[in-house]
Amino acid sequence: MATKHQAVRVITILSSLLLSTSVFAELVVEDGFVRKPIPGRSMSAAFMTISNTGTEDVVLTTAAIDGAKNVEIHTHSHQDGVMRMRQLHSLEIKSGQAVSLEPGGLHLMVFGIQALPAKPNLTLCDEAKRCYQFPLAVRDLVKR
Ligand SMILES: [Cu+2]
Repeated sequence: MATKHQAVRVITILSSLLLSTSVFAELVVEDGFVRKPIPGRSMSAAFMTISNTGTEDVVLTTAAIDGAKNVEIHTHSHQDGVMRMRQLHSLEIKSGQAVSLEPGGLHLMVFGIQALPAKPNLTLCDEAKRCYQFPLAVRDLVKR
């Protein structure tokens, strides 16, 4: 009786592992990096391409990066010839599509950086509170 019970538990654990694997496979982050802040500053930005390889649209609502206090999703918009940053509270990535976060456009604004690990983890969470983790590279502000 006890062994039968254990077998059922193992199957349950296995199937939940399989489920979480398929959820994690929905988003792919490529060329992801966070810029080192200017010396003496604690604010910076992160850029990447996020692809949705799943069959469901994903609406990202929050982001976090290891070594930083707070991360916001930002976009740029031109207003009367001036570039302004605006916080987005959701970023939709439709099934089969990719969204680029790049200088001058969409970006992750990174606040309260103390010390960045060599490969800080980026955590993106959607409106259903499913979270996806990706390692980021760290790049110097000025490329030579
Ligand atoms: Cu910004």
